[in-house]
Amino acid sequence: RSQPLLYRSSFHFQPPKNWMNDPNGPMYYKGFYHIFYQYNPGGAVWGNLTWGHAVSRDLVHWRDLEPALKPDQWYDNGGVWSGSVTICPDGSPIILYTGVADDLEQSQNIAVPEDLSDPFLRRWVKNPENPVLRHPVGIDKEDFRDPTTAWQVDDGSWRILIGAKMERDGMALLYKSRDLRHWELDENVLHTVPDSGMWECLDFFPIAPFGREAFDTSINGPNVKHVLKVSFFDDKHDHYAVGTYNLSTESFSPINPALDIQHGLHYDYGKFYASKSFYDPVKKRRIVWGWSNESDSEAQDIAKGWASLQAIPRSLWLDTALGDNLIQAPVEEVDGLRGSKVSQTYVNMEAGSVVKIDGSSGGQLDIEVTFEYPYISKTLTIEDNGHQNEPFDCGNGGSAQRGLYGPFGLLVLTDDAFQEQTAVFFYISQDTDHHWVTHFCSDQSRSSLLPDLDTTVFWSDVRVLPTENFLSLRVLVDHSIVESFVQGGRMAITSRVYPKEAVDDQAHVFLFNNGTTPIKVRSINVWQMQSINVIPLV
Ligand code: DQQ
Repeated sequence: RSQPLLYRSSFHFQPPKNWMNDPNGPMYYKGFYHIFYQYNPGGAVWGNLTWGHAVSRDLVHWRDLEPALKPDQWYDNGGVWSGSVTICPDGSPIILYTGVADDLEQSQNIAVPEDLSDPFLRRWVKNPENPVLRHPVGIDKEDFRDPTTAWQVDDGSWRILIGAKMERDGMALLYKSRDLRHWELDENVLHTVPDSGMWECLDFFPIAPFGREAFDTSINGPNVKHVLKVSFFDDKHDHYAVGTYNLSTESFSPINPALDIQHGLHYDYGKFYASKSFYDPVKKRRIVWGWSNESDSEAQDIAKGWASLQAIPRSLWLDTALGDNLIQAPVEEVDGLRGSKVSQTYVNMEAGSVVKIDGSSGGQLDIEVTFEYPYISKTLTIEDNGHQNEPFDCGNGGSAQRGLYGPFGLLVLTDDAFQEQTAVFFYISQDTDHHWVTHFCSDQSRSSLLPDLDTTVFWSDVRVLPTENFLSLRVLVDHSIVESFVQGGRMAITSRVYPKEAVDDQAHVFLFNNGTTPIKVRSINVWQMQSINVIPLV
């Protein structure tokens, strides 16, 4: 692989070249999964936004098509921005998207397929009545965007949400319609949070109280829960809350007020933004796509000729044990890319040890590892923790810290001399209230010898139940992307890295324990992953 190709992914979706950002309007139609995406046909930087389009039979192998929507009308000359697809009761899809006019006004617009018999849906026609929605009084013309998939309520009318802000208050504006074409602002906002800044790319969908089976977007009822997801412009994270949608008050209330949208939970604590989900009627599951942008510089992107990946699509379901948390897992089709495998069981990791996993070299891997949760003596004092009452901060030293219980985990994309290493690991520490808290971190600080990279350490808490005497981790490695799914998918961190030495057969996997307590590894499996080759337009 030559330098410009070194960081291209091998089993993630990316167009053949140029800039990509948000996933738009994912759906299933007549045998094909469709993904649209914010795309710049003119280069590897954000601009000229157009809806790129690709189709797949299995969510893994993709055929890239011609752009579905281009900026060619007065109301979208400044860009065809993000939006969603709704499948109408007759089975036909309708796109609702944000157009940006030359004067930067954001409005909502409709497009429908030209030929419903084409399963690729290659051509889309913009509604002559566009724009169908202009910004309401009190909302700035530049703060009104990203319509959700519509859902239908009991009386047959439809709802959508649009992200907005008023002053500094982010909000989910609620609109109603009888025909999906004429929309009226409801007097209630579905949800709002003071001082949270602009809310982008909202997503709102029902979720089953038990099990993995998902619901179509219009399902509601006494046992149904709802997930509200908001992409916070201010912190570039996808926040979510599990709650209930009350149709009579047209409002969303989180099940756990301590985990409302502005507080705790993110889909991902790394690089994963502007996500969008859809209901897959074939396998009755909800799948979410998210944009993983680059951590290199704009100049490097221009030299590469491309920027951004779509993270691996994830199945979503409720973490029943917690009730207020989601589980996310790579769609099962990804397992079909697994090739040769190496495994080890019962590895004892002495304090300060590093163990190479032989036969695990390469830049495209799927790794599963399970650790015994270390036995923690409750009589320890806070000083034993090594942090002398300081709250834990994974950014302060990353994997080079030394505590009682951690850091321990994996080094991936690591050369034999450890010049380059990406560490994904656990660290159990006592907080200032003397509670033991498990953390998971992804440390990019030593991932590359190259300059001009954003190597921020990503981390957060992991919720571990008292009955769980293990810690589990699944990591997908694909040249420049490392996606970690922790504790069965209860939390996730995606990072972007650009090793220059630790590539291909010089890239290895190691287990490490830099803590002062020995750690037991129950098992580790490492699969080589096959490449997919996105088929370009013919
Ligand atoms: N990206 C789109 C907007 C959206 C933002 C423009 C989120 O519609 O709010 O490219 O990344």
